[in-house]
Amino acid sequence: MSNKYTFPKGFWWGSATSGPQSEGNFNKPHKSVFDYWYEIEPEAFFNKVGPEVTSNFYNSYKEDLAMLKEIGLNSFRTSIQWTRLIKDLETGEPDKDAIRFYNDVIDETIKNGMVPVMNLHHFDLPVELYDKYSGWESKHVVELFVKFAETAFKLFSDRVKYWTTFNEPMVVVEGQYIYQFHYPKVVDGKKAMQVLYNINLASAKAIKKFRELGFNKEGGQIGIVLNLTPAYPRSNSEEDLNASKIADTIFNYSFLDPAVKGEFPSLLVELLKEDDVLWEGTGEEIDIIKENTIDFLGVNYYQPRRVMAKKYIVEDEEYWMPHKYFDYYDMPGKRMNPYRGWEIYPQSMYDIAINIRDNYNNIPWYISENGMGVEGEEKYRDENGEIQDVYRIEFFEEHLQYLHKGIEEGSNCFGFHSWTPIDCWSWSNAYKNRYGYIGLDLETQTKKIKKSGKWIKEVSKNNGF
Ligand code: IFM
Repeated sequence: MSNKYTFPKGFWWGSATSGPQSEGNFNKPHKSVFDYWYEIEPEAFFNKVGPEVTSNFYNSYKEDLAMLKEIGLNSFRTSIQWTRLIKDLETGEPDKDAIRFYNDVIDETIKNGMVPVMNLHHFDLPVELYDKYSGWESKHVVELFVKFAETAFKLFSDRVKYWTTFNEPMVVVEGQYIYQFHYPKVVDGKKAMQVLYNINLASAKAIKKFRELGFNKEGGQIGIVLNLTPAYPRSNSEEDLNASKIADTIFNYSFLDPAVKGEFPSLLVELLKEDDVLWEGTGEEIDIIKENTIDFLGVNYYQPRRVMAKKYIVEDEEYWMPHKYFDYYDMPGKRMNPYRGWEIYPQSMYDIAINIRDNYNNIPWYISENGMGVEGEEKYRDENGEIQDVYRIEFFEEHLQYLHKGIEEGSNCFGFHSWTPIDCWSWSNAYKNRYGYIGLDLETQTKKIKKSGKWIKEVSKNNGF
């Protein structure tokens, strides 16, 4: 049967996870903010399941990667944990066992026919750096991140040709400094904006280091993974349109513009200045951001952001909050994933593709995460023990159709990675919602391919569906 939707030659059909969500804490020299948070507040995690074992990838990576090959994936992203790779956080000296582990993971990935994509920061700041220096609020931590990145580049760039500096940096800003869903759950808009700036700077400095070391000349490319949540206004009134423009600027363009164009959106700078929450930065740092933009972009897309003009102006909130400028709009009739509480809106795939084509130099990009988290998938197991996750297949097909349309119209997208290959640990949601092509029995750590795993194998083989 021929495809209705065929994707460009060499398209990446892959999947993504991260170190802290899949490896387990075995042999790590340091604790991340999440390891620490679980220690002091286990009840904050669904069913009190913490990050100690997760999906046991540290011990089972060989079998796991063989399963990824079995379901036809040609590329795979994970992250190198700062808390694992680096023994001495001040000098960037690596840990011996971590070198062995990541070398093996990279070699096995390649051996199984997959392009390895390595990310450096996936929410997992070493907690010592928070305690000593206030984490991403500090420029010293920016320097320490660059040392970590340098160590990783030197050790693995002979085989890793695709690097990303950060995964969803906006989530660090929102979760740790605005909306309190990640430790240390600070509420402080001024600090949040400093963190936003510092992470942009850290990314640019790591990119600079990568190029100074010459890894670009060896065919290496470096990018960033951003969670884009396109803002849609309630109506076309000037007020609603303005609300959505500001929401886009704060949540999407505050990382996208510096990463691709080398500068912060002028609207963002104006608003923050006016509100007296602009970051502290130097001209030299702004030049580094300007000169060290990304080679490629990863886009995590899960949900849109529906907004409308603010109903009531609140003047004297204690802290600056982004939603000073808009209200969330509960659109009647929107489709929801009830488990995750996220709207399902596949059309955004097309909108993102066209936005990148028209406003971001049509930079090479890929979908670095897209997926559907579902609770209680056990009830969909058939008599042969296979989880019949047809809802996930439908979800992916709908999203891919819109992505395909964007590509047909000239957007430079080179791949699609789902979240995630094997059910993994999801921060405070732990194992509540499952996303994998491969299911995990947490008690026995057995892994079994779901119906969607067989589906992606066919899609990858046919380069479409
Ligand atoms: O688990 C997360 C991942 O770490 C980042 N993107 C969204 C996923 C699902 O919530």
